[in-house]
Amino acid sequence: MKKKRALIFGVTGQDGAYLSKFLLNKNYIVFGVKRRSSIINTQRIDDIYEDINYKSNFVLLYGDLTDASSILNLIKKVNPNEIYNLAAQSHVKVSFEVPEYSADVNGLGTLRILEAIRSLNLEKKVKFYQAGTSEMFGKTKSKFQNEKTPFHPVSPYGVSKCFAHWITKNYRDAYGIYACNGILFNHESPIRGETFVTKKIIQGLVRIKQGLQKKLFLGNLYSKRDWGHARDYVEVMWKMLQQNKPDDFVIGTGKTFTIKDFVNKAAKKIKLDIRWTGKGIKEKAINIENKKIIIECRARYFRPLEVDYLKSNALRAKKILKWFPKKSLDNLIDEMIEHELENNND
Ligand code: NAP
Ligand code: F7E
Repeated sequence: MKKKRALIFGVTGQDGAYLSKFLLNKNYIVFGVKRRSSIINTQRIDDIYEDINYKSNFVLLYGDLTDASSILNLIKKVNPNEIYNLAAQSHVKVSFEVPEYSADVNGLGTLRILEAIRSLNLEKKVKFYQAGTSEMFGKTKSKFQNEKTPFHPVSPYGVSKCFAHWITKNYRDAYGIYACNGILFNHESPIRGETFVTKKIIQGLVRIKQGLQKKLFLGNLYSKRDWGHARDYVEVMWKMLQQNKPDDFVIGTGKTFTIKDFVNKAAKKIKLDIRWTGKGIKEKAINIENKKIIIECRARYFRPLEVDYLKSNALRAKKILKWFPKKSLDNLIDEMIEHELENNND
């Protein structure tokens, strides 16, 4: 049987790396799009590239979501069965600093892919996955969020992803493209970017325990997030593209924890005995063993507007896609700590 061809925008990111491996193991030929960078940025996929079992099935190509011609040429050249748009300026805080760029990549970038599909008359040939986000719910009043919960984004990132969501739905309805929006809640892993809070906490606490770092500086400790494992979440991206008809799905664990809960869980596992003291920006954590302050809050890590509370209801995905998250938050933290310990012992 002829192998399916998948084109992944954002292949060098966390999800791009997990999805590539997942699809290669399903016998796909994977074409990954990386953008030009001044230093090598393929660390997350180097093991795939070097793996002799994958080699001829894993192809890296240059492209950029801000460049419509590169997108068109790539799709023409690859002639994919499935396109996964995982590329984004994905940092919420940074989106307040580069709002126009975030809108260009995340919003217009998605439109550029859809337009390329249309210009090449591939509407009935190619399936499209759009990486949507719980950040679109923003200042939500709902106790849990599902496909019916209204969007109320509160960052340039969230707003740009709402545009991408609606334009994907628009091209599905107007032109009959098999296009799906995944509305994914936070998902993390050992290869999570270092400026996202879970990775920053694990990396910081492990290094403090090992005497390699003195303090960890954080922002808002009281926002609540629904954290899952990226490996579980890439599987469901693929599942969405294997149905009889395209649809949008909320994906999450249904459990929510504060940043402080995450710190407490991680510290306990790393065997750092901590005590919290102070309030607001002055809140800090002290290492009980040596009485040293190891966590402090800094204003620079707070956002102009915050998404305070996220908790998913992924019942539809469970029912229709038969998707269930396999990893708990404790499993996730254990894996992230193990990875950090291995890394620091190299
Ligand atoms: P990530 O690690 O930040 O990866 C983003 C990818 O997009 C990287 O490969 C990056 O390339 C690429 N990229 C950025 N700007 C680009 C441009 N102009 N042209 C082409 N590629 C570009 O993000 P992730 O955590 O894997 O998330 C994947 C997608 O899901 C993103 O769209 C994100 O917004 C969305 N999402 C993530 C989560 C989550 O919790 N992880 C939840 C919901 C939705 P470089 O490596 O060169 O920077
Ligand atoms: O922040 C708080 C911060 O940056 C989580 C992206 O993948 O998930 C991610 O967006 C929370 C926020 O993720 C620090 O204020 C405290 O309340 O890890 P984060 P995010 O903003 O939820 C969604 C679903 C996406 O789609 C995004 O692409 O943690 N927080 N102190 C901090 N956050 C950071 N980054 N750094 C801190 O020092």
